[in-house]
Amino acid sequence: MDSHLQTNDPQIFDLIFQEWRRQSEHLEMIASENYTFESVMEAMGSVLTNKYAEGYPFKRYYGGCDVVDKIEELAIGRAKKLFNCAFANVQPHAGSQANMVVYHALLKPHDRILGMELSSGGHLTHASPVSWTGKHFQGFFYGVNEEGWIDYDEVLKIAKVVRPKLIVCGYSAYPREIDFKRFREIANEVDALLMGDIAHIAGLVVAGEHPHPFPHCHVVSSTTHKTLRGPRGGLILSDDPEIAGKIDRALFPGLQGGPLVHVIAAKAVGFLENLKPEWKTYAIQVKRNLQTLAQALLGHGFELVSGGSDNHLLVMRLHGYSGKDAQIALDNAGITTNKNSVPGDTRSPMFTSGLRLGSAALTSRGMGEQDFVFIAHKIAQVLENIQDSAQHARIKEEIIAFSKRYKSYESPIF
Ligand code: DSN
Repeated sequence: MDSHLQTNDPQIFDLIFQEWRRQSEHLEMIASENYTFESVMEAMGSVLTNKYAEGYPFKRYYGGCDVVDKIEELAIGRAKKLFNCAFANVQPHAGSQANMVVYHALLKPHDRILGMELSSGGHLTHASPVSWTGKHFQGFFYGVNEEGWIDYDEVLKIAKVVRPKLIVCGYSAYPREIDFKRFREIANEVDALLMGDIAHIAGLVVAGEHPHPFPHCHVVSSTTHKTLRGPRGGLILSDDPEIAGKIDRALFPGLQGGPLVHVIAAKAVGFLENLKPEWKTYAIQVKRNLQTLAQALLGHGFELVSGGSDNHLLVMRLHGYSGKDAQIALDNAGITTNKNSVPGDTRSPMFTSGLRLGSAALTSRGMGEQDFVFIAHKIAQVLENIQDSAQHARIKEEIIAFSKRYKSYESPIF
């Protein structure tokens, strides 16, 4: 029997069907993407989308919130257990909103934020001039050294000159571990607050496969859909009751209106998965797969920023063609990636000299180290023949046949 969607809006159904097929046939290597659990999508597609619930559990503006109170309580409780901290706000609609809430809670307009520059792996919401955060606050930046690693002494030097109110650590394209303890020492020396943006690495952190931001960070922001593999959304954590109160008030009534209760339920479902013992096995495999990919790409003669990776992502520094050209060629071969700036990049962010690859999504589909050796070989074939579109089309057939051997969703809608 056709679904309601298929009957009522065949155009949108057909497009969702096409995207489902793309996700099943192509190799998803964008480091911030993942395949969430079917149970998470069922919660997201539920009747909860109908409910208004401004406020927090047992302190709502609207009536009829008894059930959604229990749902949000569960999500909060599971988040606190997962991250071993005293406070969680599960309402941010996304990672960017989570960061805005933190700034709104802890800073005044024009206060100074010290974060990582974009080309070294930082994020727009870390006070980049093109982001609202850089217009409302004063952004100052640290980068990486010539080898592509954070130089903590250099960060301290910059912090002493800038005297920021808030230091941000945690990145979108930094392939190495973050020394949160060292960052806290730097923050203490200049009397700044420390925010860890663990949007990318959260899934590794909760598995003990990356150092933990607590007790070092005053506040932690995250997304729930990257390595955590939950629904698309944001999260804010802290161990400090005073900061916690400020965060809650900054989110509502400060910045957001009605929470997405269906997504909050889905976050709870995702956290339950993250709390299972199997989660550690997954996180270990994500890192192993990435290590294998990195070694294989180095073996093919490619250059990697920082020479490799400690986490779920790597950044290739390309020579002779742009990140945009590489992304398009790989897309044509059925391998989905994203162009990425590299430290010292001379190309604009619309072209870039780098390419970012991640292993989380393909690990969710059940791929292992041997698969990543094969994938590295295919990436090399494409990039070494970047002008040869006929070859890219042939590789795409191979990629589709390979991809179909692995787990994918049985249905485009849930
Ligand atoms: N868009 C995310 C990423 O790709 O890393 C960050 O917001």
